[in-house]
Amino acid sequence: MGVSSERKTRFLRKSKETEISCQLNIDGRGEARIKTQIGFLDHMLELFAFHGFFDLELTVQKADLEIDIHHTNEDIGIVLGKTFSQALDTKQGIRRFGSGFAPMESTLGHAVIDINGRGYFSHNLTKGQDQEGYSISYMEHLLESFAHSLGATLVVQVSGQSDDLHTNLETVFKSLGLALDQATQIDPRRAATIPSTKGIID
Ligand SMILES: [Mn+2]
Repeated sequence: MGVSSERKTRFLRKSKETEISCQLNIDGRGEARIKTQIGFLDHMLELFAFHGFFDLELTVQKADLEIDIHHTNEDIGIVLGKTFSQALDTKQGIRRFGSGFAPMESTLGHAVIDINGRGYFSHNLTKGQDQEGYSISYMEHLLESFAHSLGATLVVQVSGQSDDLHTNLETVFKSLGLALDQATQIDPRRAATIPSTKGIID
């Protein structure tokens, strides 16, 4: 179908602050091996990979967690975004847009993504007590660096926000998995085409 059947890749990023390795199969079964050294984030990324049918192995080999989780959390977003971007190569054939809803009790997460080459992230999350050292602003840093590194516009809206951050963020990461699964699927009607009227997504 004009597209490499293997959409798998490896990525390694080393900085003075962190060292993070990642392996991805976009057309996987949702099998995740996540070792970020941030337990709460491991759980969220497992949900993301499982519901997105991504085989994802991400390991934080070195981190400056003695300071705080700031660098590690942000660098994980960069590595994830670059890994997906690399696996999608020219973006040929992909649906490009994706949308996912994930409810949990009275909380409803909705993620909408457009893999258009331009990084942008917004969300409306205001509720949820910090949990296990994680917070709304860490989620914001992570997904902002993810959207910029992937080259995607990502909008996340959560309605019926819970006082429990765990609940709110589960709906965010599950709906993101659903949205990204959809956006990265090959559309057979345009399998040989870059999905932009400009003929390029960069
Ligand atoms: Mn949970």
